[in-house]
Amino acid sequence: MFTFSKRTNHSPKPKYAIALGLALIAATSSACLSTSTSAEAGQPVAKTPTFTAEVWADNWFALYINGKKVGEDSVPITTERSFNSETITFTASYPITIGLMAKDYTENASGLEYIGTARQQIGDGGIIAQVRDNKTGKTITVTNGSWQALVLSKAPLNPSCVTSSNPTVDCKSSTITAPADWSKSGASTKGWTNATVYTPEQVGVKEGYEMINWNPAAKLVWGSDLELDNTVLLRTSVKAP
Ligand SMILES: [Ca+2]
Repeated sequence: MFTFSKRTNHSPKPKYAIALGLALIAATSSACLSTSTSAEAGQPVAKTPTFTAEVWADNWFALYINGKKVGEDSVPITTERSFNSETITFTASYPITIGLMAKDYTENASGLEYIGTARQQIGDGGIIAQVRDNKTGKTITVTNGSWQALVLSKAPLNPSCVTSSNPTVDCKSSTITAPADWSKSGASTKGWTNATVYTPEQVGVKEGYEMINWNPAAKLVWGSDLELDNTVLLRTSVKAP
C-alpha cells in the first residue's frame, strides 16, 4: 500500500526566519539584513539573472526572450515618424535566445509612405540592439551579421509603383506569418539568412540613436533589402558565460 509522503524541503523554521527578516527590513529599511537573514535561514535566494536590452529601430520593434515577448517599442508602429530608443530590462536563464520583430513604417500594404503627397516614397528600416548581463555588466550580444533574419513582409515587389497615384492597387507585396516559436531555442532555420549590416548613413539614423552609448561592435541590421523588407524577424542565441 502506498503512503503519501509529505514535502520535507520547507520546514516551518525557515519560513519563520524569512518572516522575521521581512520584519527587520520593514523596521530598518536595510537591504543588507535581507541577505544575511536569508543566508542564516539556510535558504539562499536564487535570483533569476536580469538583463538590459537597448534598442533603436526605424521604426518599431518587439523584443522576445526564449519565445516570450518581454517588451516593445513604446511608440506605436502607426506613428508615421517614430524614432526613439528603448531600454528594456528582463529576466532570463541561459542559454538565451533573443528575438526581435522589427517593422518599418508603411502606410498600408503597398509598402509606401506619405502617399498622395510630394514625399510619397518607399521608406527604409534598420535596427540596432545590445544586451548586457546586469550581474557582470558585460555585453552578452550585439546585433551584427551573425544574427539570423527572416523577412515576413516585403513591399512593394515592383518598386516602380512608387509614383503610382493608386499604390494599394498598383504595388505588389508578399507576406508570410511568423513561424510558431520562432524565438525559442532550436527553432527551425528554414528560410532564415544572415542579417545584413548597414551603416548609420545608409539607415539615416534619427532621434534616439545618439541617446545610447553603443558598443562599437553593435551594428545596424535588417533584411537584405533595406527599403523593400518591411517586417523582419531577427534572432541570436547566447550560451551561458
Ligand atoms: Ca522607416
